Amino acid sequence: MKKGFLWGGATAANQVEGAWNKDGKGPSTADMMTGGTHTQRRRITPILEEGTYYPSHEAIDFYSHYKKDIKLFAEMGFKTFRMSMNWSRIFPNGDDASPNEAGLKFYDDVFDELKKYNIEPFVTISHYETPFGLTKKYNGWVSREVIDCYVRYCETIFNRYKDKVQYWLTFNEINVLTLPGTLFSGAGALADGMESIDFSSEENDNAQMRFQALHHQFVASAKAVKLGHSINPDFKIGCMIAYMCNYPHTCNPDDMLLTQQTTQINNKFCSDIQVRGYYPGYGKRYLEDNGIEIKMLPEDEEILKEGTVDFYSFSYYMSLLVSSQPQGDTVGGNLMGGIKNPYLETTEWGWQVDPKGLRYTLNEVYDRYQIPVMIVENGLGAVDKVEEDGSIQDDYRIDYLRDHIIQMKEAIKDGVDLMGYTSWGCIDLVSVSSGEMKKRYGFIYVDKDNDGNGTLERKPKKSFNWYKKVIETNGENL
Ligand code: BGP
Repeated sequence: MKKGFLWGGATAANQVEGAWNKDGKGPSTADMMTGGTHTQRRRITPILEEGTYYPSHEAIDFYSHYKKDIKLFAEMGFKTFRMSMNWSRIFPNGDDASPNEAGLKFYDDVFDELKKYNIEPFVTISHYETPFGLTKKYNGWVSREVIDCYVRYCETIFNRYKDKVQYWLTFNEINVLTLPGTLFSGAGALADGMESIDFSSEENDNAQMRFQALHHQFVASAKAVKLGHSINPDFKIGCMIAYMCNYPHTCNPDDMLLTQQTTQINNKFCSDIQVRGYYPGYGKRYLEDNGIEIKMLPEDEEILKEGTVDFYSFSYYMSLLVSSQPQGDTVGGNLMGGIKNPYLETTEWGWQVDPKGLRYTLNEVYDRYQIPVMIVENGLGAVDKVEEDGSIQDDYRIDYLRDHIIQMKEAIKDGVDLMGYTSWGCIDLVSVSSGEMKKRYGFIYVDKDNDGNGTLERKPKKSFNWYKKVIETNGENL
């Protein structure tokens, strides 16, 4: 591993902070969901129903535990900590006349604390938490007005933290909007406007709206990149893609072709635009074939060209099979489901574990773009058991991470320019897809269950010391 490799861990504000309505923070889309954000059990409500506990509202209360948590990250030797900022902590409604000082101050404190231990903050500007005010006023990213709100938010935080933060990601997993059912979590939009306050993800879908919202996010991202560089030329600003590694189910040319097309739209469409600065031909054809017409302004082309990113980052959890034929044997899964690959094991949540797919993905991405790459999410969601002696023996997590890091090292030998690796959910947090606490990723256990019981006490798991060694030896001792 090269010197200065960014080892660390990753979180998102809405999954760790809690304090969802404290110190002037406004509600965000994430706060309005009572179940998982993507697929399941969703009903938008800001009010706690009697007897119901919404894990995301309190999360692990990073808001008041951040000093303790950062100390533990430092103990593991983190070089970087990927975190996100809650937009509605800074602009409670998304478009307020002035920012909320208490919100800005909170992130100042977090960055200062990280600095104390020489941990580099790696900041996601928007991680599935559009201010709900923008949903109410504009129906979220479907409206072009939200671009300016986002750029103002960026301007505020870029200026405020220009000497504290160097690495930025404009949108978390921007490409989820190419998938059905993501309109609210990805774009803060409702297919039927505010009428559909009760909805399931299937009902709340409209491809036209999803791709229009996505276009607005491309423009917003490009404007943010340009603006960021003008505020501090040393800023490194990246895109972030949920990479779903696709294999053809058989060698049938139809499977090959469909795999390529699926990969183009789901994985490459967004980064092609964010890295290269223009809509790719296959993307235009896809939109046309699906009757999707994007409203663009004449200046958008230039904006996209001028705002290309400095590096490429992605999350990696699993691989999928693509078939042109109808299939019966499916696995569960976050957004995708799909056909079962007989060569791979699955997690308790049905995600197909495929470390070699990570090497394949890293090569795919670097071959295409030839810019630095960063793995900003990877990890195993599992139910952990606290033993009688209080220890947590998460050998399964160590195995998962070790296998992925081995393949990551292979990819570096293949020539990939890799900046770093931040494993997902370095401290237990609320799951995005299920909205639960019991799906844990952390090196650090947090005493909290799905119903809100627990002391919030933090406890290093077995994997804590293992990861510490990995970082200490720069990936040699796995
Ligand atoms: C990614 C998100 C994260 C995260 C992770 C694990 O899609 O960027 O926010 O939570 O997936 O997913 P889950 O929480 O559903 O296990």
